[in-house]
Amino acid sequence: MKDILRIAIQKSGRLSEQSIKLINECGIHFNNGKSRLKAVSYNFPAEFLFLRDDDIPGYVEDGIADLGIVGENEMVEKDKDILLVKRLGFSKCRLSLAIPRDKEYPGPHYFEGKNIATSYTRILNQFLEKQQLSAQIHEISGSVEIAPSIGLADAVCDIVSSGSTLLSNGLKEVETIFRSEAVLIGNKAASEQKKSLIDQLVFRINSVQAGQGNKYILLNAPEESIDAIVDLLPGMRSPTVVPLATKGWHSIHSVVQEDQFWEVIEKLREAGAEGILVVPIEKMIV
Ligand code: PRT
Ligand code: ZN
Repeated sequence: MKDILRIAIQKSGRLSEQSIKLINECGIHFNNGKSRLKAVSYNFPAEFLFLRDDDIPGYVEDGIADLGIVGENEMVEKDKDILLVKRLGFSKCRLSLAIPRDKEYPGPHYFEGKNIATSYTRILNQFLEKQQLSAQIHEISGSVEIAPSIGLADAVCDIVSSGSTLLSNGLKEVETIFRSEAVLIGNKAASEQKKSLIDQLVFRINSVQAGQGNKYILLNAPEESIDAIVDLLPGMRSPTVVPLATKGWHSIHSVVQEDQFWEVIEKLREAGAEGILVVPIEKMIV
């Protein structure tokens, strides 16, 4: 019988939409009714399990799922015997310590002897140990940010993204103890056949990510500017240079990295480029 990959993704929450989007961008499609717990892809040997994110590391360790997508915070906190297959770059956030806004913060020793509310006891403990601090950890599973205002704790250790939840609860972020993004995790004992399917999936994810990190650029340039422009645009191998119908002019095509984009554009204009077009790349095979 042919193996099929079982991939666990969050049923509903902050990771769900982007996890499904990434799978779809990899050309893997399935029909997902809102209330379903399982879906089978019709164009890739994979089945999807929709679960709470807290349960995903355990299911992957047990081999109920071969792969799973979770926040790195959840992966580290659950501390299961699994593989980190690939960082996925979305759902970036941080785990931070926060204290009431009106308190002075002199440094980590502030937390000595304090009572800290969190859902991330393991990661917090690691931080406290490293800082050689002893504090009481009060484990709560939700609405951590209200703990100080109801007298349950002196401080909180919680996930922060924009910071507005802390702000609206009269708290200020004073230490970032962990940075997180979505990760693809895997079972350690996958069969050879499943490993080969995982490789195929990772290859597709790499292509999607490379495409998203780059732009395709087209521009026109006079003959005398070509060398300077080619130097600015390394491309995948080297830029394409094709003559335009107007004599002495060429069109140059290349790929630029998203994070170098504005800097390169400025230099291209200075070097004589005109009519610059920038288009997204759907996939890039590197
Ligand atoms: O129901 P289930 O158990 O599956 O979901 P959940 O409620 O446990 O998790 P969910 O959907 O809230 O988050 C899933 C993952 O998204 C987390 O494990 C993180 O890796 C990641 N993530 C990214 C976040 C946030 N951003 C985030 N902002 N997880 C939680 N938050 C919460 C945070 O707890 C706090 O209450 O949002 C609030 C802070 O947000 P800001 O923008 O106000 O700072
Ligand atoms: Zn959860």
